[in-house]
Amino acid sequence: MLSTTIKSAGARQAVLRARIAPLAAARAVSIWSKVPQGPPVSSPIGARTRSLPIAVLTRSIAGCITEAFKADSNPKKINLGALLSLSPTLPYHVPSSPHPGGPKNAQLTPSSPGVGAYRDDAGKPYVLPSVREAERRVIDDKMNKEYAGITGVPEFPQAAAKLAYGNDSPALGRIAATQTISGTGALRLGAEFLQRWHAGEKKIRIPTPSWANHKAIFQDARLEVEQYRYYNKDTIGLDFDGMVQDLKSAPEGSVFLFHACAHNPTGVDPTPEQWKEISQICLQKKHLPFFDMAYQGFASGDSDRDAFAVRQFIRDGHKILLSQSFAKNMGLYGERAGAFSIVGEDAEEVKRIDSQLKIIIRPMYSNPPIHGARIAATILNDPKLYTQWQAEVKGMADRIITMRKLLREKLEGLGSKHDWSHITSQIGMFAYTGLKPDEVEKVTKDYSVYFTKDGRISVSGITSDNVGHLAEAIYKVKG
Ligand code: KET
Repeated sequence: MLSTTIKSAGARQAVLRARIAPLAAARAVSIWSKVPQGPPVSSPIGARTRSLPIAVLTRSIAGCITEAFKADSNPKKINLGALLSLSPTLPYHVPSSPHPGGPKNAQLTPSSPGVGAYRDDAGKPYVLPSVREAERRVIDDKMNKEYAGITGVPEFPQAAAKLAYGNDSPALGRIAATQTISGTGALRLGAEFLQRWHAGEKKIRIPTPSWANHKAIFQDARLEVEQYRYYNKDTIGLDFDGMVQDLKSAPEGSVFLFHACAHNPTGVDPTPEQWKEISQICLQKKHLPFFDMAYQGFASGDSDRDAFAVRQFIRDGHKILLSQSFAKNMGLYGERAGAFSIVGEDAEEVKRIDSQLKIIIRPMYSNPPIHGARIAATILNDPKLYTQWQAEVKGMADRIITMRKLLREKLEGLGSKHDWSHITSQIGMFAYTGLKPDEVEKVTKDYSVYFTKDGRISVSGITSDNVGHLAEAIYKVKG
């Protein structure tokens, strides 16, 4: 009896195996087999690649400036180029390493990881003391870890809005504001809102060039992206006339993205007078301005000054969209503390806008992370800590400004006859040197100074120690 049961069980299994075999064979072709390999995606500096499997790591950093830099054995080597913010259409340069052990014919892709973060004068990451203090308070308060609401930590969005619009802004009381997953999340939310609710064309106009992620963010929200003239490579400055013409020739009611301050990647901003003119044209043309403010305070060292454009547009009666990031000005890169706001007509309109923002956020990520926003809110809402933070932001901005001055002085001191005034007139983390691709190549090959082929350097990578070598390298190549 027992043996027949076993036998029949065995027979049943054999039948089963025979049935399953063709299924298994079919399954050998994965359902994702048609998913194509995409190009590498740029990740910000400090991205924690170390925890990735080796294969992924090798693929993601292969051929980038960082790799060529790391392999370079010159003790004076400087990395000012492994940055992420260039438009994918710009050329990149990674030379074959001139030094033993360096990679051969490495190719830098626009997706290379890089140094998009502030570094101190020793070239090290910097955590602001005000952030350390706020974090200590958050931890000491032993707060719970419950979910935030859909629009985030309650104290945060309005405090962020006050920082941007000003304490006495005529817009206060009619701003729909929400916490977001840093500046990128704010832009993505704004993009989605435009896609759903902007009555005109589903299109946004961004400057040429712009932070590379802008195009991807807006396109992912199914908005068409067009570019307007912004940077003039001959003057290494603003193409104001071109910009004005493009503002004027765009159809009435177009959406324009502006970098509120410290334009990335050029470091070239309109002057206050030019902003006023831009605002007037936008009014006449009924354009809708979307400000990306990723560097408030970080540009000039003064949060109010850096908010000039946003506040001027508000004074002029614009109803703007605004994305804010606390990655740079609080050094909260990985905490992802950001905010998005829309200025409405009145409280009733704001209520309607607010409800739609929640409808977008809830199915996307439910609610944002709490820790970074608690830190930021603690700083923004405590007058003493706020003052301390402002001084620390100024310290970071001043170091950048000092390095710009030093570089220019050193170049002039070496006897360079070129006009280097753009080095000091540009603002923020990045500087366009005006060096041509072949000159960049020579600077890298002969002096181990690494930067992108379009001549852009990250000023945050310059230190008191390496600025002399940098100036000498540029001078020897450029004259
Ligand atoms: N806008 C601009 C202009 C910008 O440069 C960044 C970040 C962001 C928004 C968004 O930052 P977030 O960390 O999401 O708050 N730029 C740096 C980091 C990156 O590329 O992700 C960079 O240019 O290096």
